[in-house]
Amino acid sequence: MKVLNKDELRHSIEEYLKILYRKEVSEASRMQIYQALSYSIKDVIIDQWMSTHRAFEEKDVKTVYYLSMEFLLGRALGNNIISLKLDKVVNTVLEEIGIKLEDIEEEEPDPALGNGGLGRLAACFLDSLSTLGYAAVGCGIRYKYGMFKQVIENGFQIEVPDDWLKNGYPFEMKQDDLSVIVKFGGYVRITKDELGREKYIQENYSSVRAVPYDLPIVGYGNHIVNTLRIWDAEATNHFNLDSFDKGDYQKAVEDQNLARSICEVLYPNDSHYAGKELRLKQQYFFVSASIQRAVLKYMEKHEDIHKLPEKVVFQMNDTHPSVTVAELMRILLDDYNLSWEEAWEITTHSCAYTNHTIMSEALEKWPIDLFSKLLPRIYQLIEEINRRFLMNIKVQYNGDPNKIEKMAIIYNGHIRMANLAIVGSFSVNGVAELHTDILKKQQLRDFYEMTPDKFNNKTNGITQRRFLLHGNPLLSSFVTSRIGDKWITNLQHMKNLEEFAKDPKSQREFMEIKYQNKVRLAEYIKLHNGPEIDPNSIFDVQVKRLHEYKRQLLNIMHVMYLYEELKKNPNMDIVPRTFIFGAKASAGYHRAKAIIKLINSVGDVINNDKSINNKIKVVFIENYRVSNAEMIFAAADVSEQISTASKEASGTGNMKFMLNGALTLGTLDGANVEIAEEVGVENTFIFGLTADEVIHYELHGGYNPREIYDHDMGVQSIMKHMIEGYYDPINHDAFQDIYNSLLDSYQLDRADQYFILKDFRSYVEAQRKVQEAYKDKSWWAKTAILNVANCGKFSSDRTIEEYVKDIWKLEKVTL
Ligand code: 26W
Repeated sequence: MKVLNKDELRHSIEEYLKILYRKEVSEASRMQIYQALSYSIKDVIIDQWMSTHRAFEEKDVKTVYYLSMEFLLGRALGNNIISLKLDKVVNTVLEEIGIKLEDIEEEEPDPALGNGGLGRLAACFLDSLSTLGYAAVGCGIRYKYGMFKQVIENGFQIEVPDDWLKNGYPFEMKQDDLSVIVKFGGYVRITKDELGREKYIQENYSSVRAVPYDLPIVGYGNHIVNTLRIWDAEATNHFNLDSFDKGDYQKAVEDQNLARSICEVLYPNDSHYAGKELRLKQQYFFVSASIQRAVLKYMEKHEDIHKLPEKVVFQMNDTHPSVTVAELMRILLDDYNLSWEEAWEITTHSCAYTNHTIMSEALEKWPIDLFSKLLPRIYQLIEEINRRFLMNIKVQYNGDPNKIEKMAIIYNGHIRMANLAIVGSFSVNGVAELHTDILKKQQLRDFYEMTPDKFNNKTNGITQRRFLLHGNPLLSSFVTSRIGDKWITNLQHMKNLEEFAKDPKSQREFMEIKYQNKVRLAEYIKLHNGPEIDPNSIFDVQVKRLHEYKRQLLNIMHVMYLYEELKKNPNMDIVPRTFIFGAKASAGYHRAKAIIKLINSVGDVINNDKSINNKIKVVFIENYRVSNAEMIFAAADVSEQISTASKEASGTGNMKFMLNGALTLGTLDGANVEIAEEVGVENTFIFGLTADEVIHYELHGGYNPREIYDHDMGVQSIMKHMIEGYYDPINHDAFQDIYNSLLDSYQLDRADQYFILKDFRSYVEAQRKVQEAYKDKSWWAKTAILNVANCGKFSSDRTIEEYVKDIWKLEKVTL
């Protein structure tokens, strides 16, 4: 196996610079050194990758296929270097060359093949699977354009395409020989085979060739490398005069266009189902390719297709890949000639489904006509799955129309993908305890009553390798100097840090590290069009996708409130604070974009008001993404997790903040509940309605925000200022809709449906407590250290071990 020493690495970099660019080290640009270094690192990975696969095959271990439309990887180079434990060697060589690794890392495009939580979770899971030694294949799409780059112009978000592949991506490997054909459209002809059995043949279809690109997922220090396989589409038959002659000209052009369009761009929406045909094409494309490959691979080494579930499990990341159920049925029925019962037995023992949201507007449902035209054979199969399922309901519930209304897969002209996923899976899980409880009691209640054993919880987690070891080197060394380095692969070891929480020297050192990380972030902000900020102020941070339920609006309204109090009373006792935001809004989500504009407008006024003496500042960090997130978590004092209780399935940013010693200011929502449990509620700042209270209001038509508006002069004043141009004399029209949403009901949306005014005072009070607490530096340092010490549960390693034990049943491999 290849291991690099200093001289070999230097030599390798020189060789690659020569081969790729005809340059010597002294003439090479940073970009070129990044490429040469990455190829050198990839060479080390390849050997481990091959030996991992050999070991998996020899041991014939079971494999999890993690099917996800999104993998939000973040940069690979730095992480791979750490996982291979090559950091010392690399740093020495780069020092000789006279360049810093951080600067080289900056050259890597951030592969942003995902939106937010769901995509980043998939990336953390792959990291943990490799580090723990389990056989896994991530299956996704090689989008040509990932998540858009956000530019802020005049306070407004502008979306710029993210051309991440333009310089080539050194870590990917095209695997032409593993490509498969995926068929769309046409019709199904029914005939009989020689044994008189019915055969279903798709005819007159369009097709594309799915070509896999493999990315290595390197385990930490264990020589295990798993694969993330992302599929690209190519035209099947390069169109030529031949097809023109045959009259297939039109079809050939169509096939080409189909191939060109499928993988073009990631849908930058993670809250609202839009029903776009192209998205369904993307879904079927990557699912069909992945399942076909998985079955072929299984059959290479096994004879009996019936035993597929012993060696293969398909985990569906939300409903986006839920056509998996029907595609596997298609392969088993049409290609392997199994009976329905045999095929269903295999399918329902291989598929499992994770739910990531209770927001009803995110539930995917496809109109029958659109679906059946695009996927005629798959539609037939879903109809049959539905027919048989409804028969079961009729038997079990005496044909109760209520049950059918709630549980049917096909209903009201639509195919409900969550219902398909649940019916076709042996496991259905939520992503935090509270979320799973709500699924059982509300959203999926009927399914839970019918098949309670399917349901289970898997509280999310995050990888400490990226979000502490790589993102926060100072705190990593601090931790390791005190408790050793076992936390890197077993985060429960952090508990040993508890004994240092009260130690004054550790407290001072911790606060000094936090300060250094705040300086680093302040420099980044200055460099990226932001204002000057004071690293001695409290860094109060909310970074996540922009959505009304996440309530960035509540945060900025508190800032407005604080500012107005300060204007009224310039001698007010206040600890200097920097309110930091980072968030992308879906391109078509107008209210979310207006909230971004509001944050920036409020920031402009406050940051330029000399009279308040820099006591508060507001920063909107442009283009929030994985690479700058690592730096932001490291610098945070306060972690804003303020979603309307019951709406945030889990949250994972909350865990990244905790790992970096920020204190949680949050509602009892998602995994916040478990964070408070682990660290002790007295070491968090919890406020607001509980999930039960929110659900109760919702079931009884909401509440009346006008009452609050009429009686709370603080609220009334900021809301008036919002629309009267106080924060933006030119563009305040944009804020009228926000104002209206808080006070008026519109169509199906209740007034203030996210309970912002209802929770406002409770939030103000919690914020006041934050400031009081920060005055006691020793308490703060102790509590921050306690947060780090008690984050063990929130490692994705723990999450993956639970998936393995309860759902996937994989064997651990050591090399
Ligand atoms: C159809 C459009 C669409 C696209 C993506 C709807 C919904 C999604 C995702 C399910 C949204 C998402 O990312 N959910 C987040 O998943 C995280 C990982 O489990 C959780 O931590 C977050 O709470 C949840 O919002």
